[in-house]
Amino acid sequence: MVHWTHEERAAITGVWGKVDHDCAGTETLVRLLVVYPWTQRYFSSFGNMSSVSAIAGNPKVAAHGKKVLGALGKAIDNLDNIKQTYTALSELHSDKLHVDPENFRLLGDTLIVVLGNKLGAAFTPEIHAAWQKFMAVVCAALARQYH
Ligand code: HEG
Repeated sequence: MVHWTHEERAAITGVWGKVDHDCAGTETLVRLLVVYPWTQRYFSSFGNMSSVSAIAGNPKVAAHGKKVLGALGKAIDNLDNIKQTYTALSELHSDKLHVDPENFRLLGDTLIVVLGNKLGAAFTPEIHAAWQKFMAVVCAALARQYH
């Protein structure tokens, strides 16, 4: 099982308590789709992604970004049980959505950029490290049911 120090737990829940999840989720997904445009292929049903402004103004992108952050909230509520928390979600991404798990890592790094932008100097190296670890655990849990 993953071990979390008090400081790591405080860093993860502290940031979560400070940022607007819906807003961070939308910004993260927009940024992912712009910076790594090949990730757009999984969202062919989402409509117009022809430019940065089209992506940023696409309501389906915003709704999905919120959904992803909502799922991260579940991991934060279950820091000692992330694997089991994500069993069904991992199966979905593997069997139904066929998302290459490398993309989870890209999303994690993108979220961390967004959090850094929002928090500025308050996003200290220690807090950054805790979030990097958290997202690595999330990515491993989401990749677990791939076969
Ligand atoms: Mg995934 C659906 C969470 C990364 C592509 N994703 C979902 C859903 C959740 C979720 C909660 C809805 C599941 C449902 O309807 O039951 N996604 C989630 C997390 C992370 C992640 C927590 C990473 C931290 N997803 C991710 C990445 C891609 C992707 C990197 C592709 C680049 N997700 C994806 C697609 C769907 C979901 C295509 C279905 C979207 C739809 O058709 O509405």
